Amino acid sequence: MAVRTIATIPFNDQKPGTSGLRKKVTVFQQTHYLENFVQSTFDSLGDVQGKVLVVGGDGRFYNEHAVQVILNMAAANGFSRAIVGQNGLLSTPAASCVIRKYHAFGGIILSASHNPAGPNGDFGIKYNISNGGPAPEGITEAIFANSQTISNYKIIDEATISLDVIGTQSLGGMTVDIIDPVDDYADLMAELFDFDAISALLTDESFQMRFDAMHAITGPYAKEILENKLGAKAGTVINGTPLTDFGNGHPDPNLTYAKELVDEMFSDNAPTLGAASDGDGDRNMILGANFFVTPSDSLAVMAANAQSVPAYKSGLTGIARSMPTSQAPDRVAEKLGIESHETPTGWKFFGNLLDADRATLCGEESFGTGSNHIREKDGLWAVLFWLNILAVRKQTVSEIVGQHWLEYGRNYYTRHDYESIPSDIAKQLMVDLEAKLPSLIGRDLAGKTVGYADNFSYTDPVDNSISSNQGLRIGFEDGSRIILRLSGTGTEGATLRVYIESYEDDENKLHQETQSALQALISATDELAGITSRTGRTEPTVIT
Ligand code: G16
Repeated sequence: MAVRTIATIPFNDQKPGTSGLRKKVTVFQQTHYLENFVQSTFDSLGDVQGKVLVVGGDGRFYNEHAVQVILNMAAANGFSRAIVGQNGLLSTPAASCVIRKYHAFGGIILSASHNPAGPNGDFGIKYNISNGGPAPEGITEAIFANSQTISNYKIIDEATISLDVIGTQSLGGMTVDIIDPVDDYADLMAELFDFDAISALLTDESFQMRFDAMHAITGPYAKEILENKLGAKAGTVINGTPLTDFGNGHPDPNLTYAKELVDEMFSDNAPTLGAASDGDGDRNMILGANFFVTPSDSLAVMAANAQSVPAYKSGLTGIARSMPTSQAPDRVAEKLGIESHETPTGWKFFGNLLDADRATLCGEESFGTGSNHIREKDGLWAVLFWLNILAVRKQTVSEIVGQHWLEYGRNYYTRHDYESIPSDIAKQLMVDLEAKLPSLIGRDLAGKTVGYADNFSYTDPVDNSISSNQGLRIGFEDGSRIILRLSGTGTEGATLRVYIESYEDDENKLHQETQSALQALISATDELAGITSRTGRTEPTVIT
């Protein structure tokens, strides 16, 4: 099959964000748009002759078309083998697992995560390196630089792979292996967790669980692992059939968008455990009956109970969290006498720490938790981790978290998102607030004294690379924090994220309502940054 070289011109908007390139489907449908980005990616990788590439995505609209284009380009660029999930499907954690297991050179994952899908929704693409993790900034910057000078791309004469047929096919000299998207991942989960104990819990009459796959990629994974392998009651997994438009939903597992699950978990007769995952399966939300576990607390509780889980029984080397994540996990690390790390937002920043064995568990406030088993956050893994803890401790979710707070104190925490605000207003708000930061140090705000105020910059302790401008932080002497940053994953205008945290260790004050407990800091933030006055928004789009 002939390799064709197609002339093209650059698009100026192909800069990867927090997690790859995310745009409206209609943007990706522009002639040459996808091809330009894929060629720019391949060109940033050096010699790919004879290398193995993993390809798969979350099944959203445009997924299959993109898989076919990528395969035709991979063949033209000299990859010798592609490993592809059946029907072009691979959850993000499964893709990471497959890259590692088959020692692939890297992988292309097609997803816009939790963003809505369909012809008018979002699409996304990102490259993961051989450790299974998102490409570090050095590569994403090279991809963008290539995209700004690209003049042609390589593709073989149009050929179509039968994505639904498991087995080996050939494409212009490249071998294409279509694999079951669930098998390798399910095998890995069985190695990590005590499946016998979890199965005993799930089949116990008194235990009820609900897992909301939100019509996205985790449906087949959850059905296979929870219902088929572990014996959870039929109906445990809801919205379990992946749809190309995610059923017109917003598969973001949080209190706003996972409404069906949240309503059930906060009803009379709520199940014992509720969980949800997102579009591409890397996020998770954990709920007990009438109880929400913040992602930051979830990481802290998992770390404190890691000895319950076979894979982590021998101990953790460290815990890493993104900067806006609450400091609750740090307290566990301190008690365990292990390292704790604070990284910028973005899973790619955990890769070096995991590879160097300086962190075993990682987590982010944005409903992401993971470990050294792969190099992506992993939604279903987190749910299995909680199931394993519940099976060992034989307590409810709220009892476990309540005891955790008694032992470590509670980091009250909330995130307020203001979505789709005009970019110029959002940027100016950040510029003006940053200018004010030096004058805040030593001042009183909301009855607390500001200890530091800066724009977070991270020096990677493994390779010493520096990442600046990672969010504005106002830290108080009592450990409270206010953080503001602009999302790097939205596709419409700007999303302003405000993160607020305060610490409480008075055992009589551990069970307050979160927004009330943080009200003084919330009001002070609005006043300081002028959120309402500048955006006209009187309340956030999403509160978690
Ligand atoms: C991605 C990244 C995460 C990050 C999240 C939110 O998650 O992998 O590390 O925390 O975006 O980023 P932002 O606050 O910039 O929108 P996902 O699940 O969208 O791939």
